[in-house]
Amino acid sequence: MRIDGIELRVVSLPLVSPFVTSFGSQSERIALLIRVVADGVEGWGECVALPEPVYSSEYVAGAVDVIERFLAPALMADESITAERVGEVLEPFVGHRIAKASLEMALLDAQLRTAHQSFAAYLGVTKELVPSGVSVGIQPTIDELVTAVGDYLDEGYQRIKIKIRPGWDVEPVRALRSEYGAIPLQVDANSAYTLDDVVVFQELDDFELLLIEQPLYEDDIRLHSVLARMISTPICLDESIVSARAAADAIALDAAQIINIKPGRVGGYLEAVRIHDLARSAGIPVWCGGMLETGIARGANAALAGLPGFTLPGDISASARFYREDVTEPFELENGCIRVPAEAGVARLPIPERLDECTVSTRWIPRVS
Ligand code: NPG
Repeated sequence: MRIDGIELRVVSLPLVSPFVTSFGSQSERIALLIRVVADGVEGWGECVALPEPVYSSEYVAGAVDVIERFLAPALMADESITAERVGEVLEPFVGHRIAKASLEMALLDAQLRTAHQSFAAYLGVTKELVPSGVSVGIQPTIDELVTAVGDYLDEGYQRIKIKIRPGWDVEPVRALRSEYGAIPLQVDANSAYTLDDVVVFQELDDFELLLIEQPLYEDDIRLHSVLARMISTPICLDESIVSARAAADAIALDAAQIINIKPGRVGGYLEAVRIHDLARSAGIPVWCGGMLETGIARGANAALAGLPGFTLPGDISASARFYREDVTEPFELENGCIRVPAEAGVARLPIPERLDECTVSTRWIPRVS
């Protein structure tokens, strides 16, 4: 395809309630949306970077800058770029995987729209529904957590994940087990602990959690393998798995018994598929993580989660879990599941008026020659 231009649009969507994690509190989702025009066809992508570099080193303004200065010009210089070659063309630029992923998504969207093919069909996914889990932020009190989880269970969510941090770990889990019994439950530390906290994880072993997600530093696969030998609950890596190479290392070192695949974090849906494939051949279960995606990328995650190695419910909840009003038609829960989109393309298209309402800034990067 020949790219005519790329629009970068920053939007701001208020969250239904603040989302508190070990790395901060968010009350709105500031997101970067990509609209690529290639061979006269529009394709949409979503950049899942946060406004601040608190989850990963990438952040919204940094993504805008690197796309404008380096990534967009490199893609535009290639007159026959395809989504499948985005990774290779952008390889000379180190890192910036979240920014690269958003461009790959937008090009793949344009490509599949041209081919009238759904993302599920492109992936070979035939499942129509995927099970939906919900991620519950740190609450002001344990009572509020118990109530919030009860509401999500009533809505039909098939698995509960709670955010933990030092001081908010064993007691919240104990309260949920005592109130709701053997529900599918897991915890996410977002790297908030060190190996000195091993006793916390040993205490958590009593509660039959599905997994403990990313207890230690992002760049310490080795210490996760040490921790894995000291506890019985499976360790799931998220932040540490930045590529298929990192996944292969984590598996080889027995640092991850389960992997959370986030397409944005690993550089795109195509790398996500590669991680799925290698994890599956190693017998490591995977699930699809979430980064508070708008409706533009939410359905694409559902399609990805239809691949056979995704054997645990993902963080693919209904749009209403986070947004009163999304930029697209919302995704809804159907018996605890999210429907895999059947329409052509990767993205669900934004509603133009809604998009205008929540736009903070736009920038058009034209083709120069
Ligand atoms: O359902 O989209 C969702 C959110 C799931 O907890 C969730 N995501 O650390 O996994 C995480 C966390 C996150 C959200 C990370 C936003 C980074 C950005």
